[in-house]
Amino acid sequence: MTKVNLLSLGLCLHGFIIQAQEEIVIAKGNPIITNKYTADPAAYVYGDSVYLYTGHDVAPKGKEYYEMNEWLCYSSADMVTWKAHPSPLNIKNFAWAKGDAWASQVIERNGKFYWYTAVEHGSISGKSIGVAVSDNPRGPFNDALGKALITNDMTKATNIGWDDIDPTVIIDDGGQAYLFWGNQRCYYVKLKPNMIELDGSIQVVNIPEFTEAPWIHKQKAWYYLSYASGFPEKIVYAMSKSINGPWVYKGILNEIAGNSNTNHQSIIEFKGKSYFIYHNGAVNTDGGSFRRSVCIDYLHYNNDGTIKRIVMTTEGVKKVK
Ligand code: FUB
Repeated sequence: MTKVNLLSLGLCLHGFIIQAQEEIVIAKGNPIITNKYTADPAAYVYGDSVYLYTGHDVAPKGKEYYEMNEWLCYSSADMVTWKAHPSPLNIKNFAWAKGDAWASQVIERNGKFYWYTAVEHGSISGKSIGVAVSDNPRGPFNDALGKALITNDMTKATNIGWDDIDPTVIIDDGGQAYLFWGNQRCYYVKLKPNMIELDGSIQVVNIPEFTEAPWIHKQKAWYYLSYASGFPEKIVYAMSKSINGPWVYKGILNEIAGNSNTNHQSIIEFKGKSYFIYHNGAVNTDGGSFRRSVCIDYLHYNNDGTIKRIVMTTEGVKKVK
Protein backbone atom coordinates (compact mmCIF):
# COMPACT_ATOMS: atom_id res chain seq x y z
CA MET A 1 0.00 0.00 0.00
CA THR A 2 1.41 3.40 -0.97
CA LYS A 3 0.11 6.60 0.56
CA VAL A 4 -0.39 9.16 -2.18
CA ASN A 5 -1.68 12.16 -0.33
CA LEU A 6 -3.95 13.35 2.40
CA LEU A 7 -6.81 15.55 1.34
CA SER A 8 -8.30 17.86 3.88
CA LEU A 9 -11.79 18.67 2.76
CA GLY A 10 -13.80 21.56 4.13
CA LEU A 11 -17.42 20.79 3.36
CA CYS A 12 -20.07 23.44 3.84
CA LEU A 13 -23.35 21.87 4.86
CA HIS A 14 -26.28 23.97 6.11
CA GLY A 15 -23.82 26.64 7.19
CA PHE A 16 -21.55 24.28 9.13
CA ILE A 17 -18.00 23.52 8.11
CA ILE A 18 -17.22 19.83 8.39
CA GLN A 19 -13.61 18.76 8.24
CA ALA A 20 -13.13 15.36 6.70
CA GLN A 21 -9.94 13.59 5.77
CA GLU A 22 -9.74 11.29 2.82
CA GLU A 23 -6.53 9.37 2.41
CA ILE A 24 -5.70 7.89 -0.96
CA VAL A 25 -3.77 4.64 -0.93
CA ILE A 26 -2.56 2.44 -3.73
CA ALA A 27 -2.74 -1.28 -3.03
CA LYS A 28 0.56 -3.09 -3.50
CA GLY A 29 -1.01 -6.52 -3.81
CA ASN A 30 -2.65 -8.34 -0.90
CA PRO A 31 -3.65 -7.31 1.70
CA ILE A 32 -4.78 -4.10 0.07
CA ILE A 33 -4.79 -1.94 3.21
CA THR A 34 -1.89 -2.18 5.60
CA ASN A 35 -2.11 0.83 7.90
CA LYS A 36 -5.08 -0.56 9.85
CA TYR A 37 -6.78 -3.89 10.24
CA THR A 38 -9.85 -4.40 8.08
CA ALA A 39 -12.22 -7.38 8.29
CA ASP A 40 -15.50 -8.76 6.98
CA PRO A 41 -15.45 -6.99 3.59
CA ALA A 42 -18.74 -6.12 1.92
CA ALA A 43 -18.26 -4.53 -1.48
CA TYR A 44 -20.95 -2.66 -3.41
CA VAL A 45 -20.80 -1.36 -6.95
CA TYR A 46 -22.45 2.02 -7.37
CA GLY A 47 -21.95 4.28 -10.36
CA ASP A 48 -18.36 4.21 -11.54
CA SER A 49 -16.96 2.99 -8.22
CA VAL A 50 -16.71 0.09 -5.84
CA TYR A 51 -17.51 0.93 -2.24
CA LEU A 52 -15.75 -1.36 0.18
CA TYR A 53 -17.25 -1.49 3.66
CA THR A 54 -15.28 -3.31 6.34
CA GLY A 55 -15.13 -3.92 10.04
CA HIS A 56 -12.18 -2.50 11.95
CA ASP A 57 -10.16 -4.88 14.14
CA VAL A 58 -8.49 -3.03 16.99
CA ALA A 59 -7.74 -5.89 19.42
CA PRO A 60 -4.35 -5.14 21.00
CA LYS A 61 -1.52 -7.63 20.77
CA GLY A 62 -2.23 -10.56 23.08
CA LYS A 63 -6.00 -10.13 23.14
CA GLU A 64 -7.42 -13.24 21.49
CA TYR A 65 -10.92 -12.02 20.80
CA TYR A 66 -12.55 -9.47 18.56
CA GLU A 67 -12.46 -5.80 19.44
CA MET A 68 -14.49 -3.90 16.84
CA ASN A 69 -16.20 -0.56 17.45
CA GLU A 70 -16.74 1.03 14.05
CA TRP A 71 -17.05 0.26 10.37
CA LEU A 72 -14.84 1.68 7.62
CA CYS A 73 -15.52 2.73 4.03
CA TYR A 74 -13.17 2.80 1.04
CA SER A 75 -13.95 3.51 -2.59
CA SER A 76 -12.15 2.85 -5.85
CA ALA A 77 -12.75 3.28 -9.56
CA ASP A 78 -10.01 0.81 -10.54
CA MET A 79 -9.72 -1.78 -7.70
CA VAL A 80 -6.16 -0.65 -6.89
CA THR A 81 -6.38 3.05 -6.01
CA TRP A 82 -8.48 3.29 -2.85
CA LYS A 83 -9.83 6.37 -1.15
CA ALA A 84 -10.20 5.89 2.62
CA HIS A 85 -13.25 7.86 3.77
CA PRO A 86 -13.87 8.93 7.36
CA SER A 87 -15.60 6.13 9.29
CA PRO A 88 -19.28 6.50 8.33
CA LEU A 89 -20.79 4.33 11.10
CA ASN A 90 -19.91 3.56 14.70
CA ILE A 91 -21.44 1.23 17.26
CA LYS A 92 -22.47 4.41 19.13
CA ASN A 93 -24.88 5.20 16.28
CA PHE A 94 -27.05 2.33 17.55
CA ALA A 95 -28.18 3.56 20.99
CA TRP A 96 -29.72 0.15 21.79
CA ALA A 97 -26.49 -1.79 21.07
CA LYS A 98 -23.66 -2.33 23.51
CA GLY A 99 -20.75 -3.30 21.26
CA ASP A 100 -19.24 -5.52 18.59
CA ALA A 101 -19.36 -3.80 15.19
CA TRP A 102 -19.24 -7.10 13.31
CA ALA A 103 -19.97 -8.05 9.71
CA SER A 104 -22.27 -5.96 7.55
CA GLN A 105 -23.47 -5.13 4.04
CA VAL A 106 -24.72 -2.00 2.25
CA ILE A 107 -27.29 -1.82 -0.56
CA GLU A 108 -28.97 1.08 -2.38
CA ARG A 109 -32.69 1.48 -2.95
CA ASN A 110 -34.44 4.56 -4.35
CA GLY A 111 -31.40 6.76 -3.73
CA LYS A 112 -30.91 5.71 -0.12
CA PHE A 113 -28.16 3.42 1.16
CA TYR A 114 -29.10 0.81 3.76
CA TRP A 115 -26.38 -0.68 5.92
CA TYR A 116 -27.24 -3.96 7.67
CA THR A 117 -24.91 -4.67 10.60
CA ALA A 118 -24.33 -7.32 13.26
CA VAL A 119 -23.97 -5.94 16.78
CA GLU A 120 -24.37 -7.08 20.40
CA HIS A 121 -27.75 -5.99 21.72
CA GLY A 122 -27.81 -3.93 24.91
CA SER A 123 -30.94 -5.37 26.52
CA ILE A 124 -31.94 -8.50 24.57
CA SER A 125 -29.37 -11.21 25.18
CA GLY A 126 -27.26 -12.06 22.15
CA LYS A 127 -26.30 -10.65 18.80
CA SER A 128 -28.75 -8.74 16.63
CA ILE A 129 -29.00 -7.01 13.28
CA GLY A 130 -29.40 -3.27 12.96
CA VAL A 131 -29.93 -1.12 9.89
CA ALA A 132 -28.51 2.32 9.25
CA VAL A 133 -29.38 4.65 6.38
CA SER A 134 -27.74 7.46 4.44
CA ASP A 135 -28.27 9.50 1.28
CA ASN A 136 -24.64 8.95 0.34
CA PRO A 137 -22.66 5.69 0.03
CA ARG A 138 -19.86 7.39 1.97
CA GLY A 139 -22.25 8.31 4.77
CA PRO A 140 -22.58 9.47 7.41
CA PHE A 141 -25.11 6.77 8.28
CA ASN A 142 -27.70 6.94 11.06
CA ASP A 143 -29.80 4.29 12.78
CA ALA A 144 -32.83 3.83 10.50
CA LEU A 145 -35.11 2.23 13.08
CA GLY A 146 -34.08 3.21 16.59
CA LYS A 147 -34.18 -0.51 17.46
CA ALA A 148 -32.85 -3.78 16.07
CA LEU A 149 -34.36 -5.28 12.95
CA ILE A 150 -33.55 -8.84 14.10
CA THR A 151 -32.98 -9.95 17.69
CA ASN A 152 -31.90 -13.29 19.14
CA ASP A 153 -35.37 -14.04 20.51
CA MET A 154 -36.78 -14.01 16.96
CA THR A 155 -34.69 -16.96 15.76
CA LYS A 156 -35.09 -20.34 17.42
CA ALA A 157 -33.30 -22.79 15.13
CA THR A 158 -30.34 -22.90 17.53
CA ASN A 159 -29.95 -22.05 21.21
CA ILE A 160 -26.79 -20.00 20.73
CA GLY A 161 -26.77 -16.25 21.29
CA TRP A 162 -24.68 -15.43 18.21
CA ASP A 163 -26.77 -16.88 15.39
CA ASP A 164 -28.02 -13.43 14.34
CA ILE A 165 -24.86 -12.13 12.67
CA ASP A 166 -23.41 -11.58 9.22
CA PRO A 167 -26.30 -10.01 7.27
CA THR A 168 -26.25 -10.11 3.47
CA VAL A 169 -28.92 -8.53 1.32
CA ILE A 170 -30.15 -8.69 -2.26
CA ILE A 171 -32.89 -7.04 -4.30
CA ASP A 172 -34.05 -9.49 -6.95
CA ASP A 173 -35.08 -8.63 -10.50
CA GLY A 174 -38.71 -8.17 -9.47
CA GLY A 175 -37.75 -5.64 -6.78
CA GLN A 176 -38.20 -7.96 -3.80
CA ALA A 177 -35.50 -7.53 -1.16
CA TYR A 178 -34.25 -10.46 0.93
CA LEU A 179 -32.04 -10.52 4.00
CA PHE A 180 -29.92 -13.60 4.74
CA TRP A 181 -27.79 -14.03 7.88
CA GLY A 182 -26.73 -16.53 10.49
CA ASN A 183 -24.28 -18.62 12.45
CA GLN A 184 -24.73 -22.41 12.59
CA ARG A 185 -28.11 -21.88 10.92
CA CYS A 186 -28.61 -19.71 7.87
CA TYR A 187 -31.82 -17.66 8.00
CA TYR A 188 -33.60 -15.55 5.41
CA VAL A 189 -36.60 -13.26 5.28
CA LYS A 190 -38.27 -10.89 2.83
CA LEU A 191 -37.93 -7.16 3.46
CA LYS A 192 -40.65 -4.62 2.72
CA PRO A 193 -39.87 -2.02 0.02
CA ASN A 194 -38.92 0.44 2.80
CA MET A 195 -35.98 -1.94 3.59
CA ILE A 196 -36.46 -1.55 7.36
CA GLU A 197 -39.35 -3.92 8.04
CA LEU A 198 -39.66 -7.67 7.66
CA ASP A 199 -42.25 -8.89 5.17
CA GLY A 200 -43.15 -12.39 6.31
CA SER A 201 -41.74 -15.07 8.55
CA ILE A 202 -38.09 -15.98 9.02
CA GLN A 203 -37.10 -19.18 7.19
CA VAL A 204 -34.12 -21.50 7.63
CA VAL A 205 -32.04 -22.18 4.50
CA ASN A 206 -31.25 -25.84 3.87
CA ILE A 207 -27.49 -25.90 3.17
CA PRO A 208 -24.82 -28.24 4.58
CA GLU A 209 -22.07 -27.45 7.09
CA PHE A 210 -22.97 -23.79 7.46
CA THR A 211 -20.81 -21.88 9.94
CA GLU A 212 -21.44 -18.19 9.13
CA ALA A 213 -20.70 -15.39 6.64
CA PRO A 214 -23.42 -15.94 4.01
CA TRP A 215 -23.09 -13.80 0.88
CA ILE A 216 -25.94 -13.80 -1.62
CA HIS A 217 -25.42 -12.75 -5.22
CA LYS A 218 -26.90 -13.35 -8.65
CA GLN A 219 -25.01 -13.88 -11.89
CA LYS A 220 -26.93 -14.46 -15.12
CA ALA A 221 -29.68 -17.01 -14.33
CA TRP A 222 -28.16 -18.32 -11.08
CA TYR A 223 -28.41 -17.30 -7.46
CA TYR A 224 -25.29 -18.06 -5.44
CA LEU A 225 -25.11 -18.49 -1.70
CA SER A 226 -21.49 -18.60 -0.55
CA TYR A 227 -20.66 -19.08 3.12
CA ALA A 228 -18.02 -20.02 5.67
CA SER A 229 -17.94 -23.72 6.52
CA GLY A 230 -16.10 -25.62 9.26
CA PHE A 231 -13.57 -24.01 11.58
CA PRO A 232 -11.00 -22.78 10.73
CA GLU A 233 -13.28 -21.63 7.95
CA LYS A 234 -13.15 -22.29 4.27
CA ILE A 235 -15.64 -20.66 1.90
CA VAL A 236 -18.07 -22.99 0.12
CA TYR A 237 -21.05 -22.26 -2.08
CA ALA A 238 -24.43 -23.46 -3.28
CA MET A 239 -26.42 -22.51 -6.40
CA SER A 240 -30.11 -22.25 -7.16
CA LYS A 241 -32.36 -21.03 -9.94
CA SER A 242 -34.61 -19.53 -7.24
CA ILE A 243 -33.83 -17.34 -4.25
CA ASN A 244 -36.10 -19.67 -2.27
CA GLY A 245 -34.03 -22.73 -3.23
CA PRO A 246 -33.60 -25.63 -3.34
CA TRP A 247 -29.89 -24.86 -3.03
CA VAL A 248 -27.46 -27.31 -4.62
CA TYR A 249 -24.19 -27.55 -2.73
CA LYS A 250 -21.17 -27.07 -5.02
CA GLY A 251 -18.24 -27.49 -2.63
CA ILE A 252 -15.20 -25.41 -1.76
CA LEU A 253 -14.76 -21.98 -3.29
CA ASN A 254 -11.83 -20.75 -1.20
CA GLU A 255 -9.53 -22.73 1.04
CA ILE A 256 -8.65 -22.07 4.69
CA ALA A 257 -6.62 -18.86 4.88
CA GLY A 258 -4.09 -20.46 7.23
CA ASN A 259 -3.22 -17.26 9.07
CA SER A 260 -6.79 -16.45 10.20
CA ASN A 261 -9.59 -18.72 11.40
CA THR A 262 -12.08 -16.71 9.37
CA ASN A 263 -12.05 -15.73 5.73
CA HIS A 264 -15.35 -13.77 5.31
CA GLN A 265 -16.04 -13.14 1.60
CA SER A 266 -17.79 -10.71 -0.69
CA ILE A 267 -18.35 -11.28 -4.43
CA ILE A 268 -18.89 -8.57 -7.03
CA GLU A 269 -18.82 -7.91 -10.75
CA PHE A 270 -17.10 -4.63 -11.73
CA LYS A 271 -16.14 -3.29 -15.16
CA GLY A 272 -16.38 -6.75 -16.76
CA LYS A 273 -14.42 -8.73 -14.16
CA SER A 274 -15.51 -10.75 -11.13
CA TYR A 275 -13.82 -10.35 -7.77
CA PHE A 276 -13.55 -12.38 -4.59
CA ILE A 277 -12.90 -10.06 -1.66
CA TYR A 278 -12.00 -11.64 1.69
CA HIS A 279 -9.80 -11.21 4.71
CA ASN A 280 -6.77 -13.02 6.06
CA GLY A 281 -4.20 -12.46 8.81
CA ALA A 282 -1.27 -11.62 6.57
CA VAL A 283 -0.40 -8.08 7.69
CA ASN A 284 0.44 -8.55 11.32
CA THR A 285 2.88 -10.58 13.34
CA ASP A 286 0.61 -10.65 16.39
CA GLY A 287 -1.74 -13.47 15.40
CA GLY A 288 -4.17 -13.15 12.53
CA SER A 289 -7.62 -14.20 13.69
CA PHE A 290 -8.44 -10.93 15.48
CA ARG A 291 -6.24 -8.58 13.47
CA ARG A 292 -7.38 -9.22 9.91
CA SER A 293 -6.81 -7.58 6.55
CA VAL A 294 -8.85 -7.39 3.36
CA CYS A 295 -7.53 -9.00 0.17
CA ILE A 296 -8.88 -9.11 -3.39
CA ASP A 297 -8.43 -11.84 -6.00
CA TYR A 298 -10.19 -12.72 -9.25
CA LEU A 299 -13.20 -15.01 -9.42
CA HIS A 300 -13.93 -17.03 -12.58
CA TYR A 301 -17.17 -18.74 -13.60
CA ASN A 302 -17.29 -21.92 -15.68
CA ASN A 303 -19.65 -22.11 -18.66
CA ASP A 304 -22.20 -24.06 -16.61
CA GLY A 305 -22.29 -21.31 -13.97
CA THR A 306 -20.19 -23.11 -11.38
CA ILE A 307 -17.24 -21.16 -9.97
CA LYS A 308 -13.58 -22.12 -10.26
CA ARG A 309 -11.67 -22.51 -6.99
CA ILE A 310 -10.25 -19.14 -5.89
CA VAL A 311 -6.49 -18.74 -6.08
CA MET A 312 -5.41 -16.55 -3.16
CA THR A 313 -2.43 -14.45 -4.17
CA THR A 314 -0.07 -11.91 -2.69
CA GLU A 315 -0.01 -10.01 -6.01
CA GLY A 316 -3.74 -9.25 -5.87
CA VAL A 317 -5.55 -7.74 -8.84
CA LYS A 318 -4.56 -5.22 -11.50
CA LYS A 319 -6.12 -1.86 -12.25
CA VAL A 320 -9.34 -2.13 -14.26
CA LYS A 321 -10.62 0.60 -16.55
O1 FUB B 1 -15.74 -10.08 12.57
C1 FUB B 1 -16.46 -10.82 13.52
C2 FUB B 1 -16.91 -12.14 12.95
O2 FUB B 1 -15.80 -12.87 12.45
C3 FUB B 1 -17.82 -12.05 11.74
O3 FUB B 1 -19.12 -11.72 12.09
C4 FUB B 1 -17.64 -13.40 11.15
O4 FUB B 1 -18.11 -13.53 9.84
C5 FUB B 1 -16.16 -13.58 11.27
O5 FUB B 1 -15.48 -13.01 10.18
